[in-house]
Amino acid sequence: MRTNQPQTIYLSEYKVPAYLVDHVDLRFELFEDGARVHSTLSVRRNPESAEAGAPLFLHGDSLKLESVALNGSVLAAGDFEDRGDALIVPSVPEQFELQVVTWIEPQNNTRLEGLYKSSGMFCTQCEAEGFRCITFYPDRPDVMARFRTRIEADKGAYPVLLSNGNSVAQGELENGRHFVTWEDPFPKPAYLFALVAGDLVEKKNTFTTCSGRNIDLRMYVEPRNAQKCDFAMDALKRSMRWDEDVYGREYDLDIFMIVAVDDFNMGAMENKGLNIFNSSCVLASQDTATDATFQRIEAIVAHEYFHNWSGNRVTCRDWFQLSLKEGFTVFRDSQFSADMGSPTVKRIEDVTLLRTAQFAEDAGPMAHPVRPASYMEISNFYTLTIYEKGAEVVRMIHNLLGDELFRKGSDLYFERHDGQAVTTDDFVKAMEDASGRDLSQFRLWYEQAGTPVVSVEDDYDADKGVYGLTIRQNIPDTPGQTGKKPQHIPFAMGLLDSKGQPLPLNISAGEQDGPLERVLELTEAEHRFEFHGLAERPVPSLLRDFSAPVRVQYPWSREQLLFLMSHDPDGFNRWDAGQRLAVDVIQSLVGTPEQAEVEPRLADAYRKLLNDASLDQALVAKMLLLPSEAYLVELAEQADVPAIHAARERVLKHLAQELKDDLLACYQRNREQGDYQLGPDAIARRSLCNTALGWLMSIDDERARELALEQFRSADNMTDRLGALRALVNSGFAADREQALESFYQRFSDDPQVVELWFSVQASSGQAGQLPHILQLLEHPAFDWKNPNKVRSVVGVFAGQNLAAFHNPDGSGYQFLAGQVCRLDDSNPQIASRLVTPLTRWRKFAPAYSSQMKAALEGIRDKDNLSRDLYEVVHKSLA
Ligand code: 0A1
Ligand code: ZN
Repeated sequence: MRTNQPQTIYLSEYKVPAYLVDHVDLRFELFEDGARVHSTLSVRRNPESAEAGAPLFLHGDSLKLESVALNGSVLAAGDFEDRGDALIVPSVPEQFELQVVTWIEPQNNTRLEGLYKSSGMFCTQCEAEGFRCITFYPDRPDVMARFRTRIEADKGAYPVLLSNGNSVAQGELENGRHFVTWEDPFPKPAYLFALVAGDLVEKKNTFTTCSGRNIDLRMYVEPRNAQKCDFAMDALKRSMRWDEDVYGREYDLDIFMIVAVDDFNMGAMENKGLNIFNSSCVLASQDTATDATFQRIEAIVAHEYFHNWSGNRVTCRDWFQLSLKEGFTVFRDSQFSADMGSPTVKRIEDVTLLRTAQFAEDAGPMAHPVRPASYMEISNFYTLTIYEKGAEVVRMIHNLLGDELFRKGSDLYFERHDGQAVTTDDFVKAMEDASGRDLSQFRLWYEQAGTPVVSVEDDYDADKGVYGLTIRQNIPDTPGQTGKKPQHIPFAMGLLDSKGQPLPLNISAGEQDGPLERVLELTEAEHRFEFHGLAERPVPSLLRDFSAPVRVQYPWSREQLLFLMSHDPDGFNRWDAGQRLAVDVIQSLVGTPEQAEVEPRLADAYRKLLNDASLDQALVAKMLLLPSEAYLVELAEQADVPAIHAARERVLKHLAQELKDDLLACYQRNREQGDYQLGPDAIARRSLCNTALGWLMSIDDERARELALEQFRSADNMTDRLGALRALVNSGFAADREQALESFYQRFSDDPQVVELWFSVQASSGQAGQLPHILQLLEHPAFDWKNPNKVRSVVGVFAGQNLAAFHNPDGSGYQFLAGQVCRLDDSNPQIASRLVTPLTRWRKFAPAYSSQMKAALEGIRDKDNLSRDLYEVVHKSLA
């Protein structure tokens, strides 16, 4: 196990590597009881390093060293030090070959880092520091080498042998074994290395690039999944074309491979030419995947593919720069998804995630800048801040520069840094150089943690016809960072007259035909903007399209929100006005007696949405979703979750009661007729039906029950089937719930991805997902502690989505989670450390809850042999 008191690593202590590796030659002998790895490194002293004569330092983790040789001579025990976590050779020439042989045990690797086995196949995960679990190596992203990899294994059990690059040789060996050799012509850091060996079926396709090169596309999956590859393959082709069209990026190898594995800590991994995916993020069919799954698969396939340029051809100098590749690539995949569907809907989804989860992270004990200054365990920094806020930062640069200059900037970045390992600062510099814009203050977005609060006050002088906005920004303190400087915030806005018409934004008295929308650039702690020639007091539309990742404070009246909900020309802000109104209504009911009146205008507004066929139905489908409990908790000062849950339920039931007939009509109108389609209209229709059904079932409506049972029986796709199952599980019709769960399981018990959905529907249900039932799920034969997806779908979903049950006032939810986290820490620290997140937010909750959450965390802290991953998170959240 790892050390108990991990060291902190600081960005300020970065030093260039003392040695560089030009070439790596790997030979893997794969067996059932382990694997022997022969590695030959061509090493030379780094001319840029000041450390002349430094010892050679190679990282290692859980390796059994068999031999070390330097330039062909085996080293004696005194000539090197095997420290366990490192191999040190004190004296080496300027240039040399080092041969190292290690023995590893992939079959016992439950951490799923390095080389491990999943459903009988060998596979790897090397980001961030997994390569050191395979062999001794300078495992840091600024050491880039060319890799040649020979894999040897039993031919019957492992007919498919894959690694990065192009396959250059293959042949038979003795004892029924065979080998394949792969060569990757592009220098890469070790974290992009990959190997797969298994009995997999191959799905083939081709893509012709913009310059006319034919690329072989391959998917490798277990035979039972052969019918679930088409969607991902098509998504890959769409991504390849899009990256050529929008960023001018052409694919560079002759082959591109995707492999699906069941046991995987994250979503997927962008290994050069050989992307490895969590099965749940790549396999799909009409019968087994929901619309949300299809959309997620498309986005993740695109994300991993886009990394080929933003991450692989240009990579990170060190792990503090992680957002260089992740923020930029998330921005690119969100642009892609917007282009493939509805940009407004995509924006709503991204902002929902950001405001619910990233804002919470940025206000919690693990808050860190987009470019962190220190860490103990880098795996803990694959966060919403690095990914989602990082993407928002790139989006702001895009908005400040505009399409054309941004493209000039990205071209310059790729050209200038191709084949290099660079920093976020290099990225910003390329944007500055290409555009001529000064982004020096903007760089604070990378350095300062915390979500800026932008508060807006307005005034109107009827005599002069002048409307004024006073805008202030404040960035809250976060652990280790106080007294922050104002940031450069692009703040998009418009003004509407009382009929809902957009008004010209004249910022001087003489101006007449000002633009209808402006991006105000906030750079000071306080600004004042004046708009002239206004005959009446306008209604402001603020932070359009969520132009910056900030919290806006403005004293909206309910009238203004209702008005913006139906008139704002910015689709995102229409949705946002609806959310703000619903939040206001729910918040005002928290802790009030059962009979307190629910704002009647909310139901009126929703009725309008339900009945106006001229509206974009995809937007309506989003507008009808009430703010989640998690978001309401994020907004609360000292959250009392059961009270928030009760208030939200009251509003939901009130709306269901008031809108019964409209909901039924909406359901009937949108219920799918004819063939199943996966286009945006069909997705919106299914979403509307499932929302209507869910609302009606929340009041145990008998007609809805019949519709749900019928939909469950006759559905020809998983969105409808799961929508009906969810509605039944969340209703009071207990017998129907049991029957539906049983028949669903019987039908899909062979399909792990569907079983995960089945687990999560129960674990998230306020009706069915109480702790005793969760404990039963953990005993279910389909549950598997070694499989991260199963753990997430029960334990993660319970603690993250079933908030009222998790925050049971008796503290049982907290004790439960702490127990599972401790148990998992011994087998898979990365998963344990992610799963503990809900407890780390203990300061956010009312004292009766927070004290018990803290006690649960202290229990974890006192466990023996805490992993570095869990140590960092638990200690920082108790500090
Ligand atoms: N780079 C991958 C995600 C990833 C990160 C870390 C992992 O192990 C600790 C695995 C995958 C991506 O952004 O898709
Ligand atoms: Zn990524």
